[in-house]
Amino acid sequence: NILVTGATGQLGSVLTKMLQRKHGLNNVIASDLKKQEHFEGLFEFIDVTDFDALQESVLKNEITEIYHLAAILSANGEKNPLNTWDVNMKSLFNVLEVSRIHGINKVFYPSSIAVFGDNVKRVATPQSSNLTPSTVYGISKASGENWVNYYYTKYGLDVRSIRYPGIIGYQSMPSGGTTDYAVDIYHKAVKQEPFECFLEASTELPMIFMDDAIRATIELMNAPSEAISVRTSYNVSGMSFTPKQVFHSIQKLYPDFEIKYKPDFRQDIANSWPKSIDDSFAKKDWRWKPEYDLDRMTTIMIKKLRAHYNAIKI
Ligand code: VAH
Repeated sequence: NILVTGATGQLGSVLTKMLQRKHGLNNVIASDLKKQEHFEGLFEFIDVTDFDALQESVLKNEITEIYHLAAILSANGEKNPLNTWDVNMKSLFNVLEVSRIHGINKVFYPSSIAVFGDNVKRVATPQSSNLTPSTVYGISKASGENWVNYYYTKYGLDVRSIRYPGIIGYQSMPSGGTTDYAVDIYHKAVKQEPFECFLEASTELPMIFMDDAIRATIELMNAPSEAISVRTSYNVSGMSFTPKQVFHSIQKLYPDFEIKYKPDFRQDIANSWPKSIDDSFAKKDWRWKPEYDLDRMTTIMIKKLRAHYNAIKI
């Protein structure tokens, strides 16, 4: 059976549904600190920083694969740095130790473009750039990448990882990230409200459509182990764009849509991140290829969010 931690998060909630479709409702255990209303399937309240609680659930549910999505993200993480480190690292150590002790077949660990600092090539940032992250979240992910590589090398634990760019989807809301503006902008457009952007118009960041992010995760987890040449974390990218570019992409469908730029503390975080990512290792090792560009994503986001808000209106 499969365990998903952080299953109510932006990525975790969509990944859980995909895993349920693939493996069956009764073979996937969703877990988090709180439960989504109207959640369909098996759910358990697990604080992943509690080793015994995690171990008990893994044994009781005969878990063979773990997707460890629970973490505090970049923006929220800056509000209480040492707590962010504690939560992100303790939960990872528990997942790695429980997996090692109980012979879990495969573990997925999400990393992020937040592991890069502003001292690397920021256009087509290479897989093997040095990592000097500017946020505690990024520090915890860079350290986590080395830990998962250690557990693979020392214990043979099959842990796999992707450095996600900003993820944009219609199915869920992000929480506490620096790329969250790129989801919120679509909601404001469909609700015909003006949008206030917390990043400057020209802030280019690597992004990926949710459906591509989910497919990348599954393709990596399904790849034969011998194909995996990166046991820290793979660079993966879908596209790159600025707030101005996504605004113009939306304006094609909403000519009256308005935007205001009011950068806040998240601008400094974004300024330390890559503008675009070189994901040639993922392409080479497990044939990664994105399917969505900005305009195609915009068309789907608008269509799906219109249906969502119309449903609510009725
Ligand atoms: C964040 N959405 O903003 C996450 C992600 C690359 C961004 O790590 O923190």
